[in-house]
Amino acid sequence: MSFTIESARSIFPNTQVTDAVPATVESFNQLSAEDQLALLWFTYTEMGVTITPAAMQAVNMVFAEKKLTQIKQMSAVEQTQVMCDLVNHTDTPTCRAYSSFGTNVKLGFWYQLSEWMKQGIVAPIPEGYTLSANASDVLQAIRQLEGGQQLTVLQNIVVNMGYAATCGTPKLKEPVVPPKELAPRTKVTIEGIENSTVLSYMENMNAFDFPAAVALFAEDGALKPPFEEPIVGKENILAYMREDCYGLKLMPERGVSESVEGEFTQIKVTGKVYTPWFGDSVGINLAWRFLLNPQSQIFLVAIDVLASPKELLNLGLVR
Ligand code: 45D
Repeated sequence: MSFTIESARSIFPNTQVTDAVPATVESFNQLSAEDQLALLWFTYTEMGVTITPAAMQAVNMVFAEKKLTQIKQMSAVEQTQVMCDLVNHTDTPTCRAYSSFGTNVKLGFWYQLSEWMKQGIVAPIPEGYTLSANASDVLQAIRQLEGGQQLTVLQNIVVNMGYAATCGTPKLKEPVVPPKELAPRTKVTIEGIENSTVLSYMENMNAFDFPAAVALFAEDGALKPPFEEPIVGKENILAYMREDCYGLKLMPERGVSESVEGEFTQIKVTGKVYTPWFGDSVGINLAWRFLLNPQSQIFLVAIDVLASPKELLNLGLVR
């Protein structure tokens, strides 16, 4: 028997992935647009951690700038309308443009708006806005999540705003930008793991050397980000990494490796990832589940947000 991407997804089936994140996002989506915006604003401002402004330098905001300038010049009522349209997934030019942005551009877009809201340039959430009872419940649920899961909820919600026709808005190709500087290389050690493909993956990702990271994949290999479908093929993986992975800090801690059928190897690693948006203040607890082919190339790496910190220690193989 040989693996398919689909069958590879179920290696290490006892990994406890968070369901609090999709559940929270789901109940959030039931709220009115006004409630959604206000609740997000409260979450964002009371989270106790702030965005590192330097993170914006890693984001190519070229495409979003035109829309941002337009919004800046609108009346307060129009600005509020644009923000409501974004959460309502309305079919407008701005919502379509927004949907074509990559994750970090979307986050950067809202970061810019949040700064302008603080400065009084963009319409703020009305002072004394009272959340509906349902929205208060969702806010309470978000407060109870651990920090990394709160960030993941915010990121998920921001990524899904805007209007995408059912067949999906094609992603804009990033304009050619000079390659970003490589970070200094650091050696990674993972308790229990000697495998050089896995170690190189972590080292190259941390150095932002994405071509080298992609070279570790099989031709038809895939990368599955949390809450997304697998990205298949080297070219697609490289485009994804250039857009979404710059500035990430991977801190794998421990792992387990074993041979499986057809001379494949499965390796599970747990640890943390730090996003450039919040620097070292919030770590997200993760598992990387690798399936390596007989040539030791990555056939699939699936990345998942763990249900709780105690999952960092769960490497057990249950079959
Ligand atoms: O007015 O090995 C609101 C991969 C609305 C790659 C707003 C990975 C109201 C391979 C929106 C609130 C990437 C998969 C304003 C590893 C309002 C790999 C503004 C994993 C103004 C490890 C809100 C990486 C704002 C992971 C500005 C899991 C919100 C990375 C900003 C996870 C929110 C990164 C931000 C996460 C959230 C980043 C900046 C979860 C960032 C979250």
